[in-house]
Amino acid sequence: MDPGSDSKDSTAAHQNEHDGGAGGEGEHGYGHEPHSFVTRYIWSQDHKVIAIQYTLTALVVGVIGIVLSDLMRLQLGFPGKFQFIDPTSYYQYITMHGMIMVIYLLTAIFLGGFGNYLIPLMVGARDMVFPFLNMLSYWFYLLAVLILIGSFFVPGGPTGAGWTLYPPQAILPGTPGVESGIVVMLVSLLVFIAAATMGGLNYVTTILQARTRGMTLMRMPLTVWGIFVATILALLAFPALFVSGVMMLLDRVLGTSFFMPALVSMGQTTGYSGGSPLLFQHLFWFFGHPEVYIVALPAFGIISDLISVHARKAIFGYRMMVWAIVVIGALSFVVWAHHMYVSGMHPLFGFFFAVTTLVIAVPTALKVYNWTLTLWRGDIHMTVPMLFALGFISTFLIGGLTGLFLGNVSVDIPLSNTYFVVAHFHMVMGVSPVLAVFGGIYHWYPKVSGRMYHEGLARWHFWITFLGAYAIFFPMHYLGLLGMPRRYYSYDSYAFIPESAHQLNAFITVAALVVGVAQLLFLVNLGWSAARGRAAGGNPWRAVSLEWQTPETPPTHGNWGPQLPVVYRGPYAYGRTGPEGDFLPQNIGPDEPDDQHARARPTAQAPPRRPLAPDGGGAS
Ligand code: HEM
Ligand SMILES: [Cu+2]
Repeated sequence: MDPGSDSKDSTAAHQNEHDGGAGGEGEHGYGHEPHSFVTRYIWSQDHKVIAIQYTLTALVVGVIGIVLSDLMRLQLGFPGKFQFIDPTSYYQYITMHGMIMVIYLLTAIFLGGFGNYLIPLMVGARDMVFPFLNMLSYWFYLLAVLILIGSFFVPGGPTGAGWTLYPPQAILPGTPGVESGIVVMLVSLLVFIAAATMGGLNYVTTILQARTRGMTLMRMPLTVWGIFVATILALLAFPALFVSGVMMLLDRVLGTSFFMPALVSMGQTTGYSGGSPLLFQHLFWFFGHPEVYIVALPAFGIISDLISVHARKAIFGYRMMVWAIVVIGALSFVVWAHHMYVSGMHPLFGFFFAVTTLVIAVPTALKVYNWTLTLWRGDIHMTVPMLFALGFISTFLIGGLTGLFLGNVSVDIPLSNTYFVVAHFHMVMGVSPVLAVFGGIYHWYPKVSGRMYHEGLARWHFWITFLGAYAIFFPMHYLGLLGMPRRYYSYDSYAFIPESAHQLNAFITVAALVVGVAQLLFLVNLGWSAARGRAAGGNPWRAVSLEWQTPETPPTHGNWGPQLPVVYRGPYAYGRTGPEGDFLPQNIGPDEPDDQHARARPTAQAPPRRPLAPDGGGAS
């Protein structure tokens, strides 16, 4: 297959070349599938199959992340009751949980899963422009995951350095996993970054080069915009983690001193001298903060699309929403040191980072307003994707508000490293993106599988997860204000922690166990409905954007049949009364859909339509 030949075409100006069979197997037409099971489902170069591979792998990894969090919660809620959770394993769980959730679940599922599935379908391409690289990206990701999980089986177990991996502690004796766990973790991260880079170059190039005719940048759904900008952030931010990973590996394995100062460890003078631990913190957070937005921007995009479709209204302020994504993405590179307020930085430096941090609140708040205004007087359908979208707005708002607290140096210093921080970041970058992932999966499930999910299971899943997340994380704000420090194995012997805090911790643990188990509802639903769900039809949500207009559902190899779709309007043409009801798909022309001259013809014979936002929500 060689859709790679498409890569030179810009916005499908050479449509006929596309039509000739690119995306299919060599000189065969598209529609001719890869021949064997192996090339079709294992070594597949089809973006849809790769997306499913990425998603399923990420979900499996996510289950491990949840199990680890529940193990930690068992210890925190019922200290000492579970003997096998000793301090060493607690630190290993915390590290693996944090890393798994942020990188191997969320980053992978948004870019590798949603990005892969949706970009070509939403911009009207037959596939990614570099399908072979795309396939390699998945296999590198899987390799990174296997290496990561392998660290449970090496001598000494996984690293317990915390997901931030700060040196010198990360590579000095006394930290769990210092024998080999830390090395395995760093190697896994390097492989992951290679995978993310191969995927990322593909997503960016496909969006810039393979859009179909009429699909201008300002007609792309916000999901594509979110993933697009997030991918650019990833391509710029991951190198900082890559170099710091390599440098730390050298420090650990060859005894260099990039990050290691001269120090005495366990009574022994180490061979290190002259390195800077703070340099690592800068590099880590130069990656780490944009990472938050690598996860958040795709979530923003997905939520915008879910709200628009299920409230049957054009997204309010499409252009503003696009620019907010771009501005947030750019600003996310100049706020990193707000994670280092307690590192002893110069006050002016702290002031600078506090200001930039608070400035990000402006475009972010604008997005929340625009979602609200989109919902305002909309024809709101309380479908499962809509429930998750509303859940997202609520948890994101709470997490964003506590972020405003923590952005201020003087407020952050006493709260730093308390459960207030744990509550804040779980709300804003744990719970919120996960709700967006669930909402997105339910929303696109009918397209991916051709079948509808089980409504009852999905609703139970939503309510338990949403209310459960509040039960888990809301009380943590209070625990943080009490002064309960984060990353402690046990709080038994601290006089300042009242008895009520222990009861609260037990309550949180029960909620965490319930939420953990409830995810089975989701997994069972995915599996059961793929076999037994009722047939969904091609466009069950009566949605405008291109992925719902494929000639077949699930879309077959090459996505579009003989003709690529031609785009006539933005992705949010809802509320219009016309032949299609209250929506007008992007590819239905004013006249004949695939007639090049359609735009020039008078449209007198078209039935009268109630005007809506110019050009269907998107700009032309
Ligand atoms: C059921 C859901 C979850 C539960 C019950 C949970 C629980 C926990 C617990 C108990 C800790 C350790 C806190 C401490 O002792 O300081 C923790 C840390 C952490 N969690 Fe979660 N978590 C959940 C979901 C998530 C998700 C979805 C993310 C994705 C971003 C995430 C990211 C993190 C990170 C980054 C840390 C910090 C690790 C460290 O301090 O090195 N968690 N979580
Ligand atoms: Cu940050």
